[in-house]
Amino acid sequence: MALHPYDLFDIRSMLSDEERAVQDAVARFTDERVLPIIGDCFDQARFPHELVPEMASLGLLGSSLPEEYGCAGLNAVSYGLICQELERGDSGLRSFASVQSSLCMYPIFAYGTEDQRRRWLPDMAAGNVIGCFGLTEPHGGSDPANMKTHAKRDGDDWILNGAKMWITNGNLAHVAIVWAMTDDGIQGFLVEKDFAGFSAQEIHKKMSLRASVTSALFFDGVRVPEANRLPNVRGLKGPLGCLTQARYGITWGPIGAAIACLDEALKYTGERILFDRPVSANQAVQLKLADMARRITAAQLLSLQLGRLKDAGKMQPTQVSLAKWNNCRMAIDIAREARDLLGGAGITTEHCPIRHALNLESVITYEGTETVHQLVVGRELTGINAF
Ligand code: TGC
Ligand code: FAD
Repeated sequence: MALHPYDLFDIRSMLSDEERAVQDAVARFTDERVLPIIGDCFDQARFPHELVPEMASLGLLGSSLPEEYGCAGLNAVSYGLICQELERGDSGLRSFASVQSSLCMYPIFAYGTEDQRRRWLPDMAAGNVIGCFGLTEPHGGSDPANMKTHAKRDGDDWILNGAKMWITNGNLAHVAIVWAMTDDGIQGFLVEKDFAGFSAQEIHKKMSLRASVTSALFFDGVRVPEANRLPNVRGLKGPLGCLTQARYGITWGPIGAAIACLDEALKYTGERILFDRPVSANQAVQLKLADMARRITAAQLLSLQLGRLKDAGKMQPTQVSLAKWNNCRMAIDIAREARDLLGGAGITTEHCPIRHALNLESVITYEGTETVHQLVVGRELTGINAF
C-alpha cells in the first residue's frame, strides 16, 4: 500500500479517535473557509475577522482549558493538531489562535482569580472578547527581564506607563495582558481597551504575517484597578510560562505550513513538462522533495512526542525550545525550496510557498528567535548561560 506523502510514518495511527476527529474538523475548516480567501487577505493585508466566530464554534479558542469556562477541554496533542491545520492555511490564523489561547486565556486561567476566570474566559472562548499579549518592548524583545514598562501602586489602583511593540491582535483586542515591572518584580495586568491613556497603533508595511494584525501599544498613566492584576504569579516566569504554552503550539504550526508547500511543489513539478518529462522526474528535484518529506516526518515525530510529554505533565521548556527551533527552521527552508521549484510562478501569492516563506520569517523570530532557542539548548547541555 502506498504511503501517505504527508504522513510517511503513519502518525495518524498514533492519534486517538478524538485527536483524529479534531484534526479532521480543523482541516475541513482550513480547506473550505481559509484556503479560498487567504491569498487575497495576505495581498490586502487583511486579517479575516469573519472567521473568528467559526473558530470559536469549533472550540479552537482556549481549547485546552476546562469546559466549565466554556472551553473544549482538549488535550495538548489536539491543541497541536489545531495549530498544524490552521497554519496549513496561514500562520496569521494560527497566530490568532495561539495568542488568544496560550498567551491570553492561559494566564487568566493559570495566574488569575476565580472572578477573573469567570469574567473573561467564556467570552474569550466564544470569540466575543479578543485578547493580546504585551511583553516585547521597542528596545529589545529577546531580553524581557530588562523591561521598561512599569506599574506603580496608587491606592486601590496601579498606574501603568510604557510601551510594547510587535503585538499580535493589538488593534483587535478588547483586553491586553500587559507585563510590567513593579516594586515586587514583573507582574501581569489586564488592561481594557477603553482605559484612559491606553492606545494601540497598527504596524504597516509588513512583508510577513500580512493576514494578521500587529501593533504597538502605549500606556500613558493608565489607571488599572487592583482587580485587574493577575495575583498568582510574579517574576519573569509568569510571561515565560505563557510562552512555553504558545511555543509548544508553534512547534506544530510550521508542520502545516511545510505540508502545504510540499503539496504545491509535488503537484507543480508533477504537472510541469520540461525537457520532455515532468520536472519531478529529475533526480535533483526528487532529492529536494524527499528531503522535504524527511524533515517534515522528523518534525511530526518531535511534536507528537512533545505533546505526549506535555499531556503526561513532563514537558520541559528546553524540549520546547529544541522543537520550536527545529520545526521553524524545517518549515522556512522547505517554503523557500518549494518557492524555487515553482520557478517564476513561485513569486506570486497564487501559490502558497512565498506566503508561507514570508510568514515564517516572523514565526522563526517571535516567541524567541532561533538564536534564543539555540542558546537555551546550549545552556542545558553545558550548564553555562551564554545570553
Ligand atoms: P531565566 O533566568 O532563564 O528565567 C527567569 C525565570 O523564568 C523561569 N523560566 C521559565 N518558566 C517557564 N517557561 C520557560 N520557558 C522558562 N524559562 C525560564 C526560570 O525558571 C526563572 O524562574 P525563577 O523562579 O527562578 O525566577 O531568564 P533570563 O532572563 O535568563 O531569560 C532567558 C531567555 C533569554 C530564554 C528569555 O528571556 C526568553 O525566552 N527570551 C525571549 C523572549 C520571547 O520569546 N518573547 C516572546 C514575546 S511574545 C511573542 O512573541 C508572541 S508572538 C505570538 C503569535 O503571534 O503567535
Ligand atoms: P532583538 O531581541 O532586538 O534581537 C535582534 C537580534 O539579536 C536577533 O537576531 C536575536 O536572535 C539576536 N540576539 C539577541 N540576543 C542575543 C544573544 N544573547 N546572543 C546572540 N544573538 C542575540 N511580542 C509580544 O510580546 N507579543 C506579541 O503578540 C508579539 N507578536 C509578534 C508578531 C510579529 C509578526 C513579530 C515579528 C513579532 C512579535 N512579537 C510579539 C515580538 C517578538 O517576540 C520579538 O520580535 C522577538 O522576541 C525578538 O525581539 P526583537 O524583535 O526585539 O529582536
